[in-house]
Amino acid sequence: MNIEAMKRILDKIKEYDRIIIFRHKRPDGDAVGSTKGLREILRLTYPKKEILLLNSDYSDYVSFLGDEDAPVDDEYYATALGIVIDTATSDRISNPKYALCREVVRIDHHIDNNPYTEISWVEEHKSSACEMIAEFYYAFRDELKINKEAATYIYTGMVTDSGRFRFRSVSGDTMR
Ligand SMILES: [Mn+2]
Repeated sequence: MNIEAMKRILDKIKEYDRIIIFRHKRPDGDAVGSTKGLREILRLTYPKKEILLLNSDYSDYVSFLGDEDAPVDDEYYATALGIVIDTATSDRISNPKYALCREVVRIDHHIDNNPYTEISWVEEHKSSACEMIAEFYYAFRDELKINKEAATYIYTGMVTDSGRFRFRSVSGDTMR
């Protein structure tokens, strides 16, 4: 748990009316689950903010999790906060237009060799980015809202990235 980094990211989320969420190319259950899970939590909590998930590719085998958002004009990015999840290096980001965002923050469980954002919350021992989104929700559960849809997205990534809770990175916290 890195409550300071989490708080900085929550403060940035509060500061912006427009938030765009990104993930890595050729997404897996964790990339799609964490980004859609966070989008749902933020839409429920802040109905007046615009929260979009804008990526350039998709993977058929995670299509059961539903569609992402339709492309927008480039100007749209300029006033947005970008949140990149589950992506270790900037060249792995699915949508290169992330760079047009006014500010970009990163949430990830991959080793931070080459930080590409000023604000980041990286915990490489976590079994999934979805576990981090769940932890983010729990840390601020007095302010944030969640529903079954968001929980289902988050659970999908926790199951798939942890090899059904078998990998070493799984802890008691993962289960809780
Ligand atoms: Mn992952």
